[in-house]
Amino acid sequence: MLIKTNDDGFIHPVPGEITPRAAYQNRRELLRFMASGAAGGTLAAWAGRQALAQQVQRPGKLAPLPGTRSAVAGAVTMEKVTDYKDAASYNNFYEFGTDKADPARNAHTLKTTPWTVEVDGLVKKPAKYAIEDLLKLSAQEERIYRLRCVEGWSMVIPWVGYSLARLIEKVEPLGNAKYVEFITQADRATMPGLRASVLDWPYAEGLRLDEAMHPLTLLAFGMYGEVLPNQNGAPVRLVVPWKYGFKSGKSIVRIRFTEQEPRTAWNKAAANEYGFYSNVNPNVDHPRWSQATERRIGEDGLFAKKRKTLMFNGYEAQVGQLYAGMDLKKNY
Ligand SMILES: Nc1nc2c(c(=O)[nH]1)N[C@H]1C(S)=C(S)[C@@H](COP(=O)(O)O)O[C@H]1N2
Ligand SMILES: [Mo]
Repeated sequence: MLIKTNDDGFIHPVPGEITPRAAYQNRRELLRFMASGAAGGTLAAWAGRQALAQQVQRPGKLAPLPGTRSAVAGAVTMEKVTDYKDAASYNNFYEFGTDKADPARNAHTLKTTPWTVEVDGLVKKPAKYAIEDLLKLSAQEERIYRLRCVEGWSMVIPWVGYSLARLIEKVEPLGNAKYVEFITQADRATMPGLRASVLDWPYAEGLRLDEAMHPLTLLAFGMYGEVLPNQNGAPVRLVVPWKYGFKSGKSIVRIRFTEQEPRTAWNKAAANEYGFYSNVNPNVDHPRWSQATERRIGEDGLFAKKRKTLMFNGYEAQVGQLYAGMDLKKNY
């Protein structure tokens, strides 16, 4: 990951990371890149990442967490599922470092027991849930979602969890609750990435209440039939499949209901690049790159073709009506 120092003196990561697997569609571009001299380090990093992928535990090593096939509309894509080793070794989890390989290397220090999730703010029944109780709140379903990162890569992952709506119904939001804020773990003792002021910790995200209530919004405890590996956000994370990956907060410790739109970590870091909505939108470019295409991790050889990115990441039939009448260029 490239880090640049902005005028404000803070370091902001540059999400358009340059890697051979992500950036070079054709031989000519690659040759130009090689000639630039940057290739050595990047190719070495890439090779290191490939080696790491081989070491990552395969399903069968973590505690099993099966889910029944979800009946929620749109919850199961028939596309080829990404290999576990890729899904568990190519991650964004800045609390453990900004390189894609860092979380798989470093997240073993994350302490996931005991773990509680506090649900508070504008609700009739605020509560602190031990992770064991949160797990049992509703039946576990398996959902196969596309996850599209703003950086241009995507994966297809079989998650295990249940609709966040089940939890929201339990705590009974008050009439003035309009948003939900997700606050994630920020522990300096176990998360080496917190030493860098890349983001304003803790990593926080937010949804409008109707987005949070949408049946596709998943509170996930597992993937590939097992509990989540630490690097993917153990023991509990959000997965919002029609939004860019950064909206899916990992290792959540608090869920707060608010009247005002909550500030979010990436919006604070670069408001002109990361809006509150962050719906996957091929028609609205990121200020520094197009959002029209993507590369699927695992099928992206050095010269593989890009895929067309779909509106709302392919979930338009299910979620399009949430944004009826909104200017999606303004509300990016
Ligand atoms: N707490 C926390 N959650 C996070 C992030 C992070 O850095 N910290 N990165 C986000 C981004 S940018 C993406 S693309 C997804 C990646 O999830 P994955 O590693 O399971 O693919 O997690 C999101 N959730
Ligand atoms: Mo991302």
